Amino acid sequence: MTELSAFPITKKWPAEHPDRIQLYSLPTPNGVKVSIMLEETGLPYEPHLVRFDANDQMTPEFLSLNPNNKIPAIIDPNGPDGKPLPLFESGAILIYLADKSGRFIPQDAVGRYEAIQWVMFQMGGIGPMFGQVGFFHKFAGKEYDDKRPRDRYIGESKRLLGVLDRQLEGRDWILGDKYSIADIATFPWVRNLIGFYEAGDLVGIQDFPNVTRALAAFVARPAVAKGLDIPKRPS
Ligand SMILES: N[C@@H](CCC(=O)N[C@@H](CS)C(=O)NCC(=O)O)C(=O)O
Repeated sequence: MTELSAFPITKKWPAEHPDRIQLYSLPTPNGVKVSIMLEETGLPYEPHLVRFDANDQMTPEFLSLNPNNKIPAIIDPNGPDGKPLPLFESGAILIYLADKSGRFIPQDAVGRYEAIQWVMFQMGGIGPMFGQVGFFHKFAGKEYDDKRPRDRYIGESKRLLGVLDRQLEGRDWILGDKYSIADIATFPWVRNLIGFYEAGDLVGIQDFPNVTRALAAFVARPAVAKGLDIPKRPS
């Protein structure tokens, strides 16, 4: 399709199905938000693997789509007014896909803003804070002698888990009985904190039973199980 070829990213990651949403990603907690959403909605898409071990995110082709050198990013060939829409920032992409599909976001104004509010809570709080716990607990930062940054991020992560746990009290999902983009934004990060970052004990995850109960329901969804492994990492 001529329109997609106008995007330099398609030179490095050619579109085999230019009529489908093009996803540039890796199965990290931010990346899987979008693959899970695409699996949940059933919108047709084509995933492309962005390899950090090859520094793909720093290539001119990738930067032409996201100058912030981070996954996930998409191009919807059939965006608003039928024109291609390039988009980065997982929260913005979730809202866009929810609007496009009419799913996983309440259709009334109050419910819609409530969903966006909790997506922002994840984007501005849970993601950055849990990410720093990973850095200071599991990765390069664990060698630092000064433990104050580590303790600060652990404390803040516990506080955020407490907020989330109280919101989930008596509710199946963050917005109540309806599963939404707020859950799709949040639970990949909780899963990652406990799993890959091995920080469950550190944050006292057992103190947040509503969070662990909702996380279990989240990972039991077939679309979540699929989305967690897209794009496939090279074996
Ligand atoms: N706020 C961004 C954060 C995206 C982000 O941090 N992505 C990480 C992977 S989870 C990344 O691409 N890191 C590569 C790099 O920093 O070079 C979003 O939610 O989309």
